[in-house]
Amino acid sequence: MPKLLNENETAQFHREGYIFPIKILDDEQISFNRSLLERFESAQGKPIGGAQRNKSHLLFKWVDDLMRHAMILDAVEDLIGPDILCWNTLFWIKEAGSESFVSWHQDLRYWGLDTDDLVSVWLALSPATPESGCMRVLPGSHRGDLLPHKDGYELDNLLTRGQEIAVQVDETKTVEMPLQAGEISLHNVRLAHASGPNRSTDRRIGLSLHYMPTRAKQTVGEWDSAALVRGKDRFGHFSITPRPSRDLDPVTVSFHEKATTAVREVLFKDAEKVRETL
Ligand SMILES: O=C(O)CCC(=O)C(=O)O
Repeated sequence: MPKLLNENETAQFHREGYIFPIKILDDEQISFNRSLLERFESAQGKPIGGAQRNKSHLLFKWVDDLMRHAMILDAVEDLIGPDILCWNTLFWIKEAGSESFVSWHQDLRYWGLDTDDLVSVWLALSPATPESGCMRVLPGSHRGDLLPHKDGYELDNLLTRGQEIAVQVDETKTVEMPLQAGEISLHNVRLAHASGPNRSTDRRIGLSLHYMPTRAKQTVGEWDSAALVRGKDRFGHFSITPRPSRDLDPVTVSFHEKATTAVREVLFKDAEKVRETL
């Protein structure tokens, strides 16, 4: 018995590699979460960046709570089953009027994970529209071999290595995934996706959450971590991340450093350059 998705949605996810939009947060919850992010940014005097963008559930209790949101997990369970790890929680912020973009890429090419059942949930904490640079996807591209990629290292590219699919993506076949604040999209981690600059007057704030079955393994890094968000872990392939008792809990902040260092080593494996700013 499905928990949240109907038959058409599940079939579309498997056939096309994505579904959207699903409303998760109401207006009060959106402004609550956004204000916690922006209060932290005001206190540190700059936008969240660098390692803070990754595994942010170890820094902020409110991100840990979002990662365990029952509706999100119900949708994910309908796609990959009841025993679920969250590998990463990652902020994607494009400031108002900024040139920040994301080149066409397939995440599985870089993450060292051995599963095709990895689901990326992208939660909008502000409107993600064509104007503000919402995600675009190439339907069906999650099937077949991973495409070759090259590294571009452009400064405005939000991707670690500025990685980009090295063959021409037929733009006429791509689909935009606009979201209102509080909505999510879900895509398969093999799906080719990208996004353009933010021409709007508001920040485009997205939080992506990467869910996988507990049987998944890290094949590049020697050590890696993930949060057990639902069900049982009968495999023990990942160190289970501790839960913060409050924002910037010293125990989880210290774990965050180890966990994000391990992720960086995987993401930059065999890279020509390592960027310090991401
Ligand atoms: O936020 C974006 O525009 C791109 C996000 C992305 O690449 C991802 O969630 O995998």
